[in-house]
Amino acid sequence: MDKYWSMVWKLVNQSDAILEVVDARFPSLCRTLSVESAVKDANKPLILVLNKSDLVPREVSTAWVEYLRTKEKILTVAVSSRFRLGTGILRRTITRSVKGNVIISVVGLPNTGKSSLINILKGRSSAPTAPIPGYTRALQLLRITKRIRVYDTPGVIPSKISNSLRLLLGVHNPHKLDDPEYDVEYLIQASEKVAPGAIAKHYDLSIDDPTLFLEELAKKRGRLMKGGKLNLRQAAIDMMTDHMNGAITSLYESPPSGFLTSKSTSEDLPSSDDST
Ligand SMILES: Nc1nc2c(ncn2[C@@H]2O[C@H](COP(=O)(O)OP(=O)(O)OP(=O)(O)O)[C@@H](O)[C@H]2O)c(=O)[nH]1
Ligand SMILES: [Mg+2]
Repeated sequence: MDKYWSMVWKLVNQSDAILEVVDARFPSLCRTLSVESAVKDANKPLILVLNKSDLVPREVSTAWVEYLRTKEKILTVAVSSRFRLGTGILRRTITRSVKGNVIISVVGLPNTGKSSLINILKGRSSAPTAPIPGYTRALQLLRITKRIRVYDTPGVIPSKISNSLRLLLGVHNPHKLDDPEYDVEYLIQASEKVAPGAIAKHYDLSIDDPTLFLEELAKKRGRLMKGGKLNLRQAAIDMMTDHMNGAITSLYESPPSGFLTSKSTSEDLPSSDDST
């Protein structure tokens, strides 16, 4: 058993419930089904949290919640840790799922906002967060209420995740990539599979030839090196940073057909909660 799996098993067995945090832009791509089945086998409650829901239209996150709840039978809540949305519903979902003094593990791919979510639930900053993925290094046990403690886990990527998926999920710090121009090609390819046309629409540029795309983007952004040569590396970093910040607004996984228009109850809608 590798380090990743021994941590998963330890967490699942030591916890009374698991919160799986996914990026609301890519709910199905972010899910770690092997972890979910370990939770199911251990007969522990699983709550799926679609975080960063501020980065998708409200009807999109609502449709995903509806789909995951009704078709996949998973307790799902959409939240935005950044804007403190949906946290009241999440708190209620937790307290309905587990009684007494409990420990909850917060798991999920790097940079999905696990530490930010814990900070919001806790009401004051205690789980360090950072824009740089892979920031939480060690397991931390934090108290969020009198009777609820949570494990904040380091983002550990299952090894089978492809490079393009890592790029799509913003797992890499663009400034630390050896060759961001090369990686942008993977990001474009992956984006085209998830949300065809989203990048071209955002930049109003053709993406058919990634090098030409970077040249045009460098021109638009005034990214020039000494001597006036276009700085394609910086253009690539810009594009990846835009993506990590959610600036490419239509780059998200569409909910399964039929759910986007379906009616939702007010419980499904993230709402402001300042009762922390
Ligand atoms: N737009 C938006 N950004 C968020 C939200 N939650 C977290 N972030 C940002 O996402 C980045 C990562 O947040 P963290 O809370 O450190 O993520 P993490 O899952 O703990 O990351 P690791 O510890 O590296 O696994 C930071 O730049 C946060 O500001 C959210 O709800 N909306
Ligand atoms: Mg963290």
